[in-house]
Amino acid sequence: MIAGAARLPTPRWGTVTLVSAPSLDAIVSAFAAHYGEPPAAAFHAPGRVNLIGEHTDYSNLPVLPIAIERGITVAACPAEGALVEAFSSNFEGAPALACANPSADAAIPWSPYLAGALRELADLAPSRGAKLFIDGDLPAGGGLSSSSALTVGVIAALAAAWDVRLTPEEIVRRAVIAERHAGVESGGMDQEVIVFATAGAALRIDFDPAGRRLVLVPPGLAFVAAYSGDDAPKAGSARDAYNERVVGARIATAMLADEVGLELEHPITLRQVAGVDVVDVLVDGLPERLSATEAAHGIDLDIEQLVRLTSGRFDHQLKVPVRRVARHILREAERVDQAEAALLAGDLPAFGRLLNESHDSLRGDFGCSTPALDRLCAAMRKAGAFGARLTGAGFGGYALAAAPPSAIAAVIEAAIGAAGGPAFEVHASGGLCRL
Ligand code: NG1
Repeated sequence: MIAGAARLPTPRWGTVTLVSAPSLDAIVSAFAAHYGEPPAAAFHAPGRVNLIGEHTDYSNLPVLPIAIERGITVAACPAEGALVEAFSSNFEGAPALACANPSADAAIPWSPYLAGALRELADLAPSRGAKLFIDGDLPAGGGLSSSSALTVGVIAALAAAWDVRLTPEEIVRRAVIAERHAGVESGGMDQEVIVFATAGAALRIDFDPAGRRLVLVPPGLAFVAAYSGDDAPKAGSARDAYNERVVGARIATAMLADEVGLELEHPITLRQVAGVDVVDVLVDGLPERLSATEAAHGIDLDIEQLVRLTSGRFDHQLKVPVRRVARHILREAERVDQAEAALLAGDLPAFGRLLNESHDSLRGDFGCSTPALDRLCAAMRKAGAFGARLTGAGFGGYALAAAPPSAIAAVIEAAIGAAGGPAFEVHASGGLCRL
């Protein structure tokens, strides 16, 4: 973050924080001090906390996230030549990528997101140069969507600097693919809420058929985001564990469809079998783990359709979790409907119970919690939260607590006591905006 700049206030433990937009003056000064000219455009892309609907998006099943006041700001101006240079007050390194053939710099962990964004803009602005500055207050690597905020912000700022008109839907679509190039075969939740969120409301997102609706955060409900102390490295083990489960969900879909004689459409997603009669019973009959080769052999399906990942090859022989992954995803989708209904009815204890059930399912079935996340959630519940669960991909990172405003200070204190912090209140905030 820019030293001494009037920026988003850092939330203080145990207090309700009023939020403001990042200061454009501070961004412009930092940009001009580095490049000797002002930016042509600057965008603020928020982080997000997913309330419920975890690991459902890549199965085209619904999610219910909020955008938060913390985020990433990207400022850009066009440049002569075909090089895109970037520097950041948050992230180490200063990548310089050739626009025509952007390849990430292995020594700079955030450069794959820049490279992915450039690839997804190549058809609109081939061989253009640009200068970028990235600032923000969103913790990286923990399930608050820093990678998507960065990717969305870079795409929006570059398009504006190059005078390329992109609709918000186009920004989302290109940002999703850009991020898949960076390695994780993710769904579209993060990019969609980052672009379309509205202050004071959660965003219910459906993917098939596509739809969005606001769900107001009722009075008496406040949120805390708390770090577990375990990093969830998107470039390493967490990415592999995530992609294995994406393939596991596809294998489960193909086997269930085969069992009931349903013709599959592409891409293969659990959404296609979610409404099948007695699907719960059928899921319980699936194998615990299976490789794509074994599955494709058993049901006469093109193996490439099961394992094809934007980011590259997937080991066909690797046994991936199938039964429990499918069970979690299908039940989690039902919990999204129930949680939305609970919010509409103002039934906050019921909403909290659903968060707890979601966490139990992510731990027991999906297998993406950690002992530190479990301890953190237990501590926040004990301190008065309606409910608490890991948020985002898991395998480490952040947890969310939903609590009455009167319990927020105690929940934050308990979170810091259990995991060391940071822990801070977050508010349902607005989406991508031009500064
Ligand atoms: P994180 O890693 O928390 O930003 C990831 C995916 C989402 C979704 C969640 C799990 C990316 C960019 N995002 O979020 O699409 O699948 O995990 O619900 O990988």
